[in-house]
Amino acid sequence: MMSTADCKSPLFSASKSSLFTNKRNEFSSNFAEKYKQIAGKKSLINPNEEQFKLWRSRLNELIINGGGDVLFEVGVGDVPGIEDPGLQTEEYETSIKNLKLISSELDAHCIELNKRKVDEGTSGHCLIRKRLSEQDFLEIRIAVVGNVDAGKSTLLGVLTHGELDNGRGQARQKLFRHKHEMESGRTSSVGNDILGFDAEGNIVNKADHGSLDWVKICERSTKVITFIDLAGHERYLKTTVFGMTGHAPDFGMLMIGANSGIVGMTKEHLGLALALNVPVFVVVTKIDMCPPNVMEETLKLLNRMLRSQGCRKVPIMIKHPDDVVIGAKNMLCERLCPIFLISSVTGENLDMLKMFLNLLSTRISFNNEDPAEFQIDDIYTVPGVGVVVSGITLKGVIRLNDTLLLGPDPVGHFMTASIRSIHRKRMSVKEVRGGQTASFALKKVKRSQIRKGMVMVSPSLKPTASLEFEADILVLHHPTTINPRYQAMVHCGSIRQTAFILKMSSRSLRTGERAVVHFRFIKYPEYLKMGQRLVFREGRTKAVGNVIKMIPVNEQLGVTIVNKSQKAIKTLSSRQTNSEESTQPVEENINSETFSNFTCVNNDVKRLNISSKHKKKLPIRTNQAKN
Ligand SMILES: Nc1nc2c(ncn2[C@@H]2O[C@H](COP(=O)(O)OP(=O)(O)OP(=O)(O)O)[C@@H](O)[C@H]2O)c(=O)[nH]1
Ligand SMILES: [Mg+2]
Repeated sequence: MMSTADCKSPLFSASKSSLFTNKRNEFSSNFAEKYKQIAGKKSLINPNEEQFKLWRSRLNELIINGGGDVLFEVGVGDVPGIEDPGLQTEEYETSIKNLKLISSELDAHCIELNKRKVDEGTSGHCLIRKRLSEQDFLEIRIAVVGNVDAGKSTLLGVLTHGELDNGRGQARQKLFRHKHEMESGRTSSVGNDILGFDAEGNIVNKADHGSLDWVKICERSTKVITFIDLAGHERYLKTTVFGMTGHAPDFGMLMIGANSGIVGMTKEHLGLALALNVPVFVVVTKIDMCPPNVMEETLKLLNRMLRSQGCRKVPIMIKHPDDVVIGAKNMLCERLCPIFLISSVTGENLDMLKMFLNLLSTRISFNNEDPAEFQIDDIYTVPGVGVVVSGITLKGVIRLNDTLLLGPDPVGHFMTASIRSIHRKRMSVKEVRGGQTASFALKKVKRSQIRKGMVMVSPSLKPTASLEFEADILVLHHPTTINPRYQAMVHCGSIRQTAFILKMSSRSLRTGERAVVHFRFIKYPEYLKMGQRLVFREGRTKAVGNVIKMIPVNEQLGVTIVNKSQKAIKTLSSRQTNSEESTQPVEENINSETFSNFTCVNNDVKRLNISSKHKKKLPIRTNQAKN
């Protein structure tokens, strides 16, 4: 059980500054100027022509900024403190009617969610959702974390397949990707499951003989929730961290078994989500088998943990559909933390969780005009198709037959790659936009040329690769001190590679301390971006930070890189350098630790070569690409 001291753990003291822009905030600051005429709570009752036009433009903006849908409150007005909320019943009904009319003009669907009595009458919420073509849908990614056996896979099985669990692991069976997972019941990889909602908010998932047809779900859906099912066991922490960093979740769903409480990796996973600025909501499950006194204790500790110094969340217990609306509306502010109490066996309160999932909207804003950027998180070989890469479109639009730069390779170069076909959630599409996951079949690219962590970007970006970089680091936890030469795993987007510290702005780093740290990857240069969030970890040691300087390989003098394919050492030369170490001659530059690292690379290469020989004998992995 957790103590108060644990709550103050620096694990939770991550910076809250979001890397993502929340366009809704931008909107509210511009609102006063542009939409003065429709700011009052009564402006929807009988709008004149000009007001009607303003309403249309305003709603359109809200829908675009919300990524396709928006939660709208009727009867409150937009200038806080000036008017008391509430309209007379007739005024309220007329406002709703007009809102529906404006929505339909924008080709959007408007559903009334709730109505409540306030001092001055009635106010209520509506969900306005853009109708999209059969090929298009909104996408929200939710990372599901929590301790081993908390009930994560079970809940996802219940939500996506529509059948309750038997309490002995029945519902989770459909989700496992590997035979050993089915046998042990333990998730070890990054699982993907989808839950589709139509424009009216109904779930469209229908299991056919126990399996889901993703294409049908996507065709019927206006919004698709992708659950990233992660492993709770400490042994798979590296994979879980990859799921959180590489799959760019919009939200984190922290699951807690009511009977076991806040144990094991619960705090670790919550700390990770906070460190990555991912807004979290909590689902306490197994309430069917939990005695009231244990339940009370679990909730007491949960509240204490969420309110603690490092976490600084405002927990809200979801007991009524009105709470769901408030919870969903405020999720984007990162402070509020809704708590659901559910059972996957009896189905208690699952309706409220489903309603909440339907109301969540993306927190990341994208601009289609940006040059395309795609990060690779998995690679497949599909018979008859060839090499397929899956991942997330971070920016811009990627279309069929586009030619992008794929890299970096072991020497930091990028090669051209053309898009032969595109799949979104196994559905063939012609283009994908920023924020959407996708799989691309590539022309004339070999499997051996690609690795996880690579990117495909528009040639206009002139991408460079960095073997060394600087980051502003905060140590969340370390038993002693971190000094130069310390090495650990860097997780940054879908990059997952060991790096060691060359130098830092302070002599050493302890738990809770900050410094500018100069890192060097031990194997390959990577494609990094300014401000990118990273996690630096080894066992329970954890640090988080942002990339503040990249040192492209072609700017480095005398940096040695092992070329995997040639097993040879290649020296890159250049005129410029930014680091003390890299100005030294090559031999001096490689200290014993570096040398052992590079030896390790060679061993890896040998191992890789051996395994690739073996691979030919093994059956090709033909499971469908997850997107
Ligand atoms: N009674 C009851 N049992 C549940 C409930 N939810 C899950 N279980 C059981 O709890 C056990 C563990 O569930 P899992 O879904 O495998 O847990 P997990 O969090 O995915 O575990 P890892 O993948 O190993 O991290 C299974 O036997 C489920 O049947 C619930 O609401 N009530
Ligand atoms: Mg699981």
